Amino acid sequence: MKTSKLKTRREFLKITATGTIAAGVLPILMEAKNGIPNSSLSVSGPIVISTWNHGLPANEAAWKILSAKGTAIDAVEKGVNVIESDPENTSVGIGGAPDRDGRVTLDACIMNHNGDCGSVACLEHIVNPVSVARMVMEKTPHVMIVGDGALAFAIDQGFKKTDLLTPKSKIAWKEWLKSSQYKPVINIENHDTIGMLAMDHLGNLSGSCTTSGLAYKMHGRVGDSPIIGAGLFVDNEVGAACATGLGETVIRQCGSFLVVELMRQGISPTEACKIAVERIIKHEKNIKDLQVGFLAMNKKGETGAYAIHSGFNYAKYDTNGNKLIDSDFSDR
Ligand code: SD4
Repeated sequence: MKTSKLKTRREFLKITATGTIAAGVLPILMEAKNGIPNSSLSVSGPIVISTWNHGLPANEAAWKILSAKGTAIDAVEKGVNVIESDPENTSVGIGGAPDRDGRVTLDACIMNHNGDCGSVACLEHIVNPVSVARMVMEKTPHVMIVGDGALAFAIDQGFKKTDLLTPKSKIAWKEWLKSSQYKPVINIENHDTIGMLAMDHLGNLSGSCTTSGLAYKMHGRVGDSPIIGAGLFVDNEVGAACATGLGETVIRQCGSFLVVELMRQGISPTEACKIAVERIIKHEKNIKDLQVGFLAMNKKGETGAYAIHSGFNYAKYDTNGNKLIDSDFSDR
């Protein structure tokens, strides 16, 4: 299995090196509809992409691993760990906004090139839920562990119990309590769930997704981010996709799975993300205040994104460096 994949990759590089594209030298930028370079074909080996501005520092950590010939699975774990561990980030890991009861409950998942996956949901007191998800994948016969069970498992694996409610997010929550109005506003602050997709030097794909979910959600609410097929999906023969935005709408369409299945039919990453977004638009009644964005990478290293509204962006790190790219959007 591994040999044939390596052979395919070598053949691919050989073709591109002797064809019009020199491997490792010339990425082709394709102009998106709105004039923003959104999708690119890179034939230069490792690539990592991740959602929102915080994708830039996350990619830096992932790239250190990828450029040293490390694995995609290590890259996507260590990359998003940086954001989980940042107390200033109010949508992921420590410092994440709490639920309406003041409890910070985290969702995360991870998936490798073999199709193995692990997930935790409604996990409290652990700074790096994606690393617990990886332990679920590697050390248990299960895919998903939630709530107290996930916390007990994490502690058993040596994770430290930490208070995740920072003074800053406590003040914001107390302020919210004055009106207790539940109005999810996604995308406005431009930092949200982080989803990361990576291809390593062997051409293997992996992905991760981690979030504190919707601010002031009902206690126990779980979004799309820890659900394999919704917030993240990886098929090493085809590509990988992840989602950000209002999770309920993504779950209803099996969003990331849908994007990967569309790419399986030969549809480009951007177009696949667009079709998935249109499925959501068609189904949801009120899309004015609702944002969803998908991010995808195919097996050729082509990447793309699409969102309902403007404002979604992602960071891409390849041999050309680490850049923020604005997603295409529908804005209907
Ligand atoms: C959720 N999808 O819990 C997450 C939130 C998010 O960008 O992605 N925000 O529904």
